[in-house]
Amino acid sequence: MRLSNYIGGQWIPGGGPLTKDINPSHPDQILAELHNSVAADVDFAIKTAEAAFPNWANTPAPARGRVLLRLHAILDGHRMEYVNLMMAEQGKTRSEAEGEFQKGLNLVEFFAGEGMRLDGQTMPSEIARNFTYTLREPLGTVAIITPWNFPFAIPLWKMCPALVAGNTVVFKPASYTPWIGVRLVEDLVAAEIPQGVCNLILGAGSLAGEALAMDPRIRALSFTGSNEVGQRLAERLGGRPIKLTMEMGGKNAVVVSPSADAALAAAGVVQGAFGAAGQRCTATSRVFVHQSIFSEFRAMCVEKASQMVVGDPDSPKSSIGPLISENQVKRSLTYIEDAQARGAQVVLGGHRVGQGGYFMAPTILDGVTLDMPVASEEVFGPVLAMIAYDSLDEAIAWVNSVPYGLSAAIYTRDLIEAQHFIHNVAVGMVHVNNPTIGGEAQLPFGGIKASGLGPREMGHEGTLFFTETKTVFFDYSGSSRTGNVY
Ligand code: UN1
Repeated sequence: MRLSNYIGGQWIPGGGPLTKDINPSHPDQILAELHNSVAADVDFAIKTAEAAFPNWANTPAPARGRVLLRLHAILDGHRMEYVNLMMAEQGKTRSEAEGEFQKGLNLVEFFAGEGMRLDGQTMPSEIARNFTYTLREPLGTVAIITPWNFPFAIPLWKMCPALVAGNTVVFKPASYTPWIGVRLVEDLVAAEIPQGVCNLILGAGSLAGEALAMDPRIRALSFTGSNEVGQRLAERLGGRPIKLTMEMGGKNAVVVSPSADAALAAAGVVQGAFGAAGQRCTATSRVFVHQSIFSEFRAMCVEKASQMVVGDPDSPKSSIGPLISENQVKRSLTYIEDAQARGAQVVLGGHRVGQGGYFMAPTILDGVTLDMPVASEEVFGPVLAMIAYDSLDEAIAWVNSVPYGLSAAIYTRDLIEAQHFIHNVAVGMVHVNNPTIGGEAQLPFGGIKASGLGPREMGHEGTLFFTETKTVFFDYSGSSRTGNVY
């Protein structure tokens, strides 16, 4: 199987070298090969998307939404295929792949309806017989660059609002998960998306991704990926007339108060830290536990996490699949070794599992201090740092002490404590008695500080990002009076 670009209604191989799409559970198993794209492929995709823009922009928004309704039905019919592909290409366990699939479907459902909700506003004018209102208009051709950790849901949560708002798209999925990207575009074609409206380019971020993001014809860039890449793109785009929404990771913390239901908290911490093998921007990587319950809570987490089975997603017993690459395994191991050298202790895991696949044991570190890199930098692996706190304000200060601000959670049964936490944590998403992970199609998703740039994704805000507001001043007095002097 050779995976190609899709441009203007045709599957066309990119002009760059072939690279392998492998199964991270069995790196010697090659699932497919992909033709990398070069600058000329990106140029052709953007030209094609620009040419398709006027017709798509002039298609009534409810009709654009109906393409997504058809996509919803088609995807639903391919549920098992996508779940299996996510297990093979990304390494998700079956239940994680099913979860991501459902989340993707919910996103399509929500954004299909946005075709009927592309609302402007009417407001009274200062001037008699002057009708003042706003319209929502599409931007033009937009770039969608997505990561490998949610290869199904993230492309949908970016492409669906872009398309329903009337933009044409050039989509570059992560080079680790190109096949799911290809399948999504095939299904959009089956849903009768007009030719040229959604174009796919495959290849490395450093070449195809950068060429796409930096092209001056691109009106908006929606990017999810590492802070390093996102910051670099944002800097290089600085001053350009382009809209940006960038989701760039997190260093999310859970606070466990003495009033918490400890079993619930331990389950939430373990799920947040080790689900998806910790490869989530919303993963729990720090837990601050009140010193009065620290050792008891640590033992509960260790016990719960030690029951998790690391292994091939094909096995129904597995609850943690592989990391995406050898580099990601090395990255986690480096953070663990560094923390140990600085005085932390591994109380669970700390090593890779098996040979060949990119498997890591769930790892819990005790004796971590805030100045350690493992406590402030994004690891993106199954590594959890535990720290004891004395006062809630101290714990909140620690939650806020990192450059990131994506998600935070508190486990408590004290309403006042919960409200104090919600009010004082510097993050885009707060959870009470819930893990730090997850989001819902209809609710804004995103973070502050180094976690994000630009408006929120998902929900109505996610759609509005892909529009421009046009303010209309419509005088119907029929008189020759002089107009607005304000
Ligand atoms: C989730 O927590 O279920 O890249 C969603 C990520 C996020 C998505 C997380 N954009 O991990």
